[in-house]
Amino acid sequence: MTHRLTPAALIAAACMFAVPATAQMIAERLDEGIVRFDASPAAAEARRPSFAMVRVFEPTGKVDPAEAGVRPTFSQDAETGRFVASIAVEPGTSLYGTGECAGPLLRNGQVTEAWNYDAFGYGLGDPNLYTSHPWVLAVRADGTAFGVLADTTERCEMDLRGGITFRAPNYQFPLIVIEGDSPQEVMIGLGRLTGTIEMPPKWAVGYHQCRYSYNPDSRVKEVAQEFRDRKLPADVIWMDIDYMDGYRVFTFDEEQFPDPAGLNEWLDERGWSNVWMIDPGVKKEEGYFVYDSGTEHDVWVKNAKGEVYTGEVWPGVCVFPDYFRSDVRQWWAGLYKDFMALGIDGVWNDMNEPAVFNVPTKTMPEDNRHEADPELGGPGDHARYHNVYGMMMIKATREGVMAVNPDKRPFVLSRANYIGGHRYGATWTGDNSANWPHLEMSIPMTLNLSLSGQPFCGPDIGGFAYNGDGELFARWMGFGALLPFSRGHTAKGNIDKEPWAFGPEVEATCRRALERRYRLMPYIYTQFWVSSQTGLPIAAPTFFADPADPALRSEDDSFLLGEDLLVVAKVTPDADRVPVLPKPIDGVAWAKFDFPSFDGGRDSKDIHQPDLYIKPGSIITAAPVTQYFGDRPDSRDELHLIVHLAADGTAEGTMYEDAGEGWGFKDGEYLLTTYRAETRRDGSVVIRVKSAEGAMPRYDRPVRVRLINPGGEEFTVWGTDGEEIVVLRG
Ligand code: MIG
Repeated sequence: MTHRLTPAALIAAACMFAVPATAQMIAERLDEGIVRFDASPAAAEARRPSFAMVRVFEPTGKVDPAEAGVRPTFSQDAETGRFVASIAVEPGTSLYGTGECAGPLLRNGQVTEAWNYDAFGYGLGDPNLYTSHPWVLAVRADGTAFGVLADTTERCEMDLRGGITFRAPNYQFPLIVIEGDSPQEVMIGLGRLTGTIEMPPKWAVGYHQCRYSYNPDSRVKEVAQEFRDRKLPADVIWMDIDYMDGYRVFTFDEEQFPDPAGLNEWLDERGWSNVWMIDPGVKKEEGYFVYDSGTEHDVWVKNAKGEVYTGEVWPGVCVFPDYFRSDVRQWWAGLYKDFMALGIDGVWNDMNEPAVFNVPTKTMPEDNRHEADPELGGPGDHARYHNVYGMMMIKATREGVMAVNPDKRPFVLSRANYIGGHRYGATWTGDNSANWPHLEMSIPMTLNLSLSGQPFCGPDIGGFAYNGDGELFARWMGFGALLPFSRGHTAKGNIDKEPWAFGPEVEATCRRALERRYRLMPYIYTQFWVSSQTGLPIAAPTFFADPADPALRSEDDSFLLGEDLLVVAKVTPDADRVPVLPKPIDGVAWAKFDFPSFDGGRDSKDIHQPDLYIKPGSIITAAPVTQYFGDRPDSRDELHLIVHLAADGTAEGTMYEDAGEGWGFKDGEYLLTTYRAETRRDGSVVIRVKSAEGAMPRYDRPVRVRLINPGGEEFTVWGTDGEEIVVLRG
């Protein structure tokens, strides 16, 4: 099955598949609402292990394909030999997902390709970027939904020009269908199938500041100190490749970074966490410890002739670990021992498509060999394993990081990934550009990645390539500060792009934006927890509020954080687009709210801030502004409840709290509180704890209730957490 077919065989195969495919098709239930289709008994027999799935699913029963609500047809393309699986869709069906794609939220009519690619300078409509998610989410006119996964790691085309068609070579792949009454249910199904994110350390939910590169170490300190002096909330500062000695991974430039442990300690004392980059390409150089030890363990990827493959990347001629072997992953993980011991908090794995310079394909030859372990599918060529190279790298990285710091939650960011790879790391949308189309695209890109099972993601805020101007930067930071992964970054040679680099007005906008993220931290952190429990996205498209409303299906200037908070960004220079909002619920509209600005007045007066709306019937938790995780006063000292009553006078909201670090929460060290507001006969509103779960004690803290009164003044009242709080209105 793994060989490319000769033209004669292709024609024979095409004829063979002219037989009605359902006759041979096998359908098995893997889990509630999840069915796997194989083209034939032979295909089922030759099925490869799945990289997407979180575990091996033993089928719980057979399904009659003819009875299945959604079923594919399998065929083979006579011209190319590619295997084809198609699903027809009813008119009015909206298609999403297909992973990381440069373009609008709605994917109908688009052709995307799953083939990890170093896409520097990418633009609208480029077929393939850095990650692969051969997955489509389909939402029918009535709001019911299904998702389809082409369970192949081969280069896979996703053609949405008429229904859903996957085409991929070399392997008769199965198709997995997840059905649900809503898109949310499908995402929960995808979470069961592919796993969910692990809770990140809370610092990683803060704002990240990056550039290519902050060097030498004095510059890192300078930037970090500026943030603190200017009271710009931020948690993480990043060390891009220039900290290394000649781009040799796991080394440090002696002049520019003579004392990484000291630097990390200095940062730590000021409330900063740090992330350092590691690439897969290892400089081929005798005497360099990583190369020598890798050679000794025979870890490198080989070419078709069985020789060690070399390709050029940053350090010059490089060799590449074969992460498909468990012993190689162990070796790689072991390299993190001394590295992490320097006080390193998080790891950034870049260039892991893998990117290779000076070759037209920008990656390894497809006939390179990987000596994959049997449980991963056994030895195979690079064509087969290309899309999962980065995923296996970050799996190994994560294991290495966890072995050194078993009591800490790992944070790994990866540029390449594959569906299911959210189990090992977060991803960002790679080398975007500092212009308005890229600013605009960054929301739907984040959303489609999220709808493809990668909830911890976001763009380079401000744009990576080119400079852009202050207005663009301010606008981008306005909503970027509310995306799940929130990081400013820019390329080498560009102007400074820290929040203060464009003058006091832009800095003020950035401060307001970052203050919003930190005020909303109790709510945002809760959404990470919800995602880790269910597989639901952290940032979801606005249509999740009402999947049957056709008007919301292509709304991609806005996004939901969780279920209750809608963020409506202004993505054109003139901020002149009229957003479509979810319809009122029983006559009650989603209500606009804002926060105080640090310099007086309200932060919504700042044109660059997105509009915030709260759903009728919900309670959003917030807190005082903090400068970083661990700074006081924070939600431990003071809690804010933003309440918007439904038509029946009630509202509810749930908050998850834990230590923000470590694994105590797995042993019950957390507090999950549901607050409920009810309106009494006299019109007063009483707010109390409806239910609480977990062994973490409730903080003794004041609670400030903000009862949003659409179109009027809001009512504010103070109380104590855990006790009844009454708001007297009028
Ligand atoms: O080829 O490490 O996407 O974020 O700053 C450039 C330098 C290599 C690409 C990443 C970018 C990073 C840069 N890297």
